[in-house]
Amino acid sequence: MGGNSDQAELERQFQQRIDDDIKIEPKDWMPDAYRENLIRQISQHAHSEVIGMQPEGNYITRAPSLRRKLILLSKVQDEAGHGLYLYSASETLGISRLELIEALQSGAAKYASIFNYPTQTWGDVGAIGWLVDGAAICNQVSLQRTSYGPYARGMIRICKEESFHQRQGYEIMLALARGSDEQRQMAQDSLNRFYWPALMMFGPHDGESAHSAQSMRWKIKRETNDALRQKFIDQTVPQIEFLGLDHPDRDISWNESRGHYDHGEIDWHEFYSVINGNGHCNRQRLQHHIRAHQEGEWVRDALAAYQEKQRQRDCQDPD
Ligand code: FAQ
Repeated sequence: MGGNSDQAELERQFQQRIDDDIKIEPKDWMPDAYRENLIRQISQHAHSEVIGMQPEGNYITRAPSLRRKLILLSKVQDEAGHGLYLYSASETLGISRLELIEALQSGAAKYASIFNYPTQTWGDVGAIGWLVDGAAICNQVSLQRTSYGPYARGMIRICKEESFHQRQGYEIMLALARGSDEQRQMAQDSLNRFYWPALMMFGPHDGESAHSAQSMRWKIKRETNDALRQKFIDQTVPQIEFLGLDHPDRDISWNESRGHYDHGEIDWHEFYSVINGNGHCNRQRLQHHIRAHQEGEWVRDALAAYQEKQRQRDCQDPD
């Protein structure tokens, strides 16, 4: 009985800290479900950043100029860095990197559905920077205020870098949209193919979202899936107009009384099919990750051996 009431009191105090907007730090007491939910979300976010290197990485050797190649290389490297911050944030919750990687490679953990779509043209690299990074920023700006300290601080840095990514993508689209007929067509085609999958990045509708209600109470999430998606839809309309391209959603229309754009419905069948492993590139993405991970084994072994040697030297050193 005493144990139960102690637990209830701890949970009450924990929720009070959340309600008072005091950050939760790694050594603070937290309910098991809060810890598990955070590990789930942060690690899936990390996996998305790392798997997300593959679609654009595919174009590093095919970038149309040295300048474009340098920018793309730097962007893809940034995504690797984001993955590392986020894996580190997950590890502060008591799970090892190895366990996280195993969950990704076995398919137990998800990563953002968008990265299972292929990059077919240079226009796709523009659309990914503009729309995919754009959607990621929309979400991540709100996560800068998430209740878990290491995640919130990681988000601040990540958002700065994602802003550069978004701009470089839009600039590619602008160059194509102002180019030849063929280039304009390439930009339109990329917009058409990436627009709807970008909307899917925000997850299922609020009523269908398994984790949202509890994550909002714990302030792990600060805005709901639908609210963030609407923000992204609203900001994208004038961007498409400025490019002079056609909007892929034929139902898009300004709703004066809502102060937002009304829009068409996402193909949810496609969304669930992709997150359940049946997208164009799901198998290829995981196989590539597994291969790269295996090829990197000697680097990890060498680092571990070096670390062990340093430890032994430190133990022997009388100072
Ligand atoms: N794809 O109950 P909810 C980026 C899953 S970073 C795959 O609503 P939650 C940077 C969800 O995990 C992009 N799975 O879940 C970049 C859950 O499955 P589970 C990643 C999805 O967590 C740019 C189930 O459906 N950003 O792109 C998706 O409350 C360019 C039920 O859903 C983040 O991860 C989806 N789209 O809300 C890199 C941001 N949507 O775990 C390279 C942080 C939902 O029960 C190049 N994460 N699911 O098996 C979040 O804000 C949230 O986790 C949501 C989902 C909003 C993604």
